[in-house]
Amino acid sequence: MNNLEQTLSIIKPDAVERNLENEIKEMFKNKGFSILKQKKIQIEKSEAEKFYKVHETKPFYSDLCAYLSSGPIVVMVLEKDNAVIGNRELMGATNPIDAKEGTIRKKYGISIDKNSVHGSDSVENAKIEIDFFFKD
Ligand code: IDP
Ligand code: MG
Repeated sequence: MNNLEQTLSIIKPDAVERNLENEIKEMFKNKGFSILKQKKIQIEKSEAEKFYKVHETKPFYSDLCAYLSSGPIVVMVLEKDNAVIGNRELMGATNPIDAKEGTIRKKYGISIDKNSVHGSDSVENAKIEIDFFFKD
């Protein structure tokens, strides 16, 4: 059954800095994702704090927000059937050490914090995150 979804993907500063933008986009396209919208931006720490608000009680919250705002990122709206779970599968586990062969984080992730990509974790959060970056 068709279940076309959109999800938010971010190529994080560690990957943009290493010029992996095009290689990572190729991995999405090879898996059948369409990139509907994209922009390269740098955000303020205060914006990262809003974006990652669900993690505000975690010990790594401040470092995480400092990191996401430390350099240019590429934010994208990806679309395909079951895009949310499909993107999570293609990204791989949060810690690159645990990520499976063939995933973005296995291939490019450096560490649990510099893990190269973000992806929405539910259809509901995908809508919120897409609005966060692309609401006109
Ligand atoms: P996810 O990115 O796979 O969805 P989340 O648990 O939502 O993982 O965490 C958001 C981000 O916070 C992760 O991508 C990672 O960069 C960072 N992070 C998660 N857990 C840790 C940790 O234990 N130490 C440092 N950073 C972490
Ligand atoms: Mg998450």
